[in-house]
Amino acid sequence: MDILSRIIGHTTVFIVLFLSELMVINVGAIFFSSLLSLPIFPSSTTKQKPHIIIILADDMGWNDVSFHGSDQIPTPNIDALAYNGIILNNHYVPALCTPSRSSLMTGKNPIHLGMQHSVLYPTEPRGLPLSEKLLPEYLKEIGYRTHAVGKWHLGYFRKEYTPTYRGFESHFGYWNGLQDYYTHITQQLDPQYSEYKGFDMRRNLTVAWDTVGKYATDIFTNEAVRLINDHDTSRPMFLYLAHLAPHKGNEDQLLRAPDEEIAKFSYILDLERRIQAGNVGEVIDALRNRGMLENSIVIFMSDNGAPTEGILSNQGSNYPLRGMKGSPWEGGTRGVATIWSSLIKKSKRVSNQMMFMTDWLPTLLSAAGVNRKQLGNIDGFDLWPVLVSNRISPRSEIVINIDDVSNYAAIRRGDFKYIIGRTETGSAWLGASGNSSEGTSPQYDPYKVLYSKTGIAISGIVTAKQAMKLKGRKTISKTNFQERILTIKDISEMRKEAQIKCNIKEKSKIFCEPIIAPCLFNIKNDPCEMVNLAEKRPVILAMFKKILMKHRLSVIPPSNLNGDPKANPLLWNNTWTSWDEPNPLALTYTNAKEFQQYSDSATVRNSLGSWHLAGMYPEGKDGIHFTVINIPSHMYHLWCATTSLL
Ligand SMILES: [Ca+2]
Repeated sequence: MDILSRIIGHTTVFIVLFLSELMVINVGAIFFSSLLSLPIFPSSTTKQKPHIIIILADDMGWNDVSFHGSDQIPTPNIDALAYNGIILNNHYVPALCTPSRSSLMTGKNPIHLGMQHSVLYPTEPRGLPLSEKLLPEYLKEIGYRTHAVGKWHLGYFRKEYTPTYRGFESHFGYWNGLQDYYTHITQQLDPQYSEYKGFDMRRNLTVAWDTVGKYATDIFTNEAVRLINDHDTSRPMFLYLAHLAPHKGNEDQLLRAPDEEIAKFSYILDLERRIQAGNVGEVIDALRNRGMLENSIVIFMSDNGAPTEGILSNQGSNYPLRGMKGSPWEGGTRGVATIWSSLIKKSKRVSNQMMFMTDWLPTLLSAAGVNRKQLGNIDGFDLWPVLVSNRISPRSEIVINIDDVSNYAAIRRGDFKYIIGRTETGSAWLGASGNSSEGTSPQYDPYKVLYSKTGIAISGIVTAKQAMKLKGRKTISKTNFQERILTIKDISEMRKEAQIKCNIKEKSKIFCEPIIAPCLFNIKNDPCEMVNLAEKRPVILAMFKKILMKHRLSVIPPSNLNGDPKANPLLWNNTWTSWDEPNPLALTYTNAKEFQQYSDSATVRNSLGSWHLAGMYPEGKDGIHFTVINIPSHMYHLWCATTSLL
């Protein structure tokens, strides 16, 4: 396909696909009538809707999974998922936590939500607009049980913004963007409020003091496994597992991981890089044990690229891509992603089908039987049929961002990418390559992938399917199965194919300074953004200027607000809470029964009445702090005085 037709976009791609299919099928009338009249997916009555599991890593870089070629941090369970499924190597994400999660939950580009600039700070009285319908709300409507575990980062200043008011039946995790892995204390990053510190871990609305001292990755994994084990398997399940790892903790602390995890990476010279993502294997194993994996869609991805430098650096690496978290360069926005499902017919492949975070909502709903047309005015494409059968992606353009506060914009269309504005922070090539100069890594061991919990569970499913086929048709050759078990050869080939190489000679590099003039790259030939084609390709450059102008018309101004001092955790029993509620502390009293499972409780009686006290906060200044359950709002001011008497 020539360059112009790539640029013209998806209309052309669709026509080409359409014609070629007509020629192949050669039964135009049947094709037309089937296209118009038949549902694409089997109706919900004939087959149970698939379980959907999204495992989201936080700030994991391109080179922080070993399936992209680095030996430095082996990720055998994630790799097993990737090699058995599809490695999504052209998967774009907004470059920061809040915008990325906003688009995942709504199917909309953050520029259409006012969420395109920066992240949500703990003291900001805003959140993902309540006018938006979120993925779990759609899924709940069609019969799914919906659970969120881990990070939220989409607002909590009023309780209506928190996960259990937005379609999730349950949430165990934290509302802010980061925290300490053990104390679960979140420190405000905004310099104006940098002294604000508070505890941030909840079961639904209830403060989960019992988690103090427990490692975040472990408690989230345990919760995911518990939810799977308790699930009524006659219902479809949506599990959103948003890990803290490998995001950095608070500014004043190093990354923290259990000693046994750190010891595994003793060969990495950079001590802050000795970390590991959440435990994917435990979750897959639990799904297999409950008989749910056979009918599951499992996605593992990062919300944005790694922050290799700066105050929130986790020493993650986007090598060999340019730039990092928060920037429109590939290192910030081309995200690690893989999908596995036994429903995918063409699996065990590396995909270059273009995809954006917004596409997951319509894609997953499509897998659950909801037509894209029912979803209204969203930006996402339904890529489910495209992924299942390895067809050409209808997506040919991604507005990576238009951020007029930071003053930059970036768009990918076809093979080309256009960047304009202020991007100097993190515009260099950063991050560990995994080469021996950074410490000697053990050689990649594909057997560790095959024998990982994930590898074993998926092999079990494939083998069971093959056995069923043999049983049904005695004449079938024992080696001629449509689906086959993963081999060492598959691993080696896919790993090689998934690796990005820059392939640009020093003399071919063309400098680019997007704050002075827009830059243009051919991402297919130059994924490392080293050759600025702005001067060589004036027609394409002009076209991008027009495309940007067109998209500017639909941008909603960023919703960022100044911090509110009333958010200060000191006012709220050292917790980050929904401070804009009429009685913020009452939030933690709403579910007394659940809370008492985890905490010692007591009943207090005095002249004003009686109420329950529960929950012990071991780090309180005065020794012990209690959380009060069922306190009438007019008694709230007496709360501190009363508890200090106990
Ligand atoms: Ca992130």
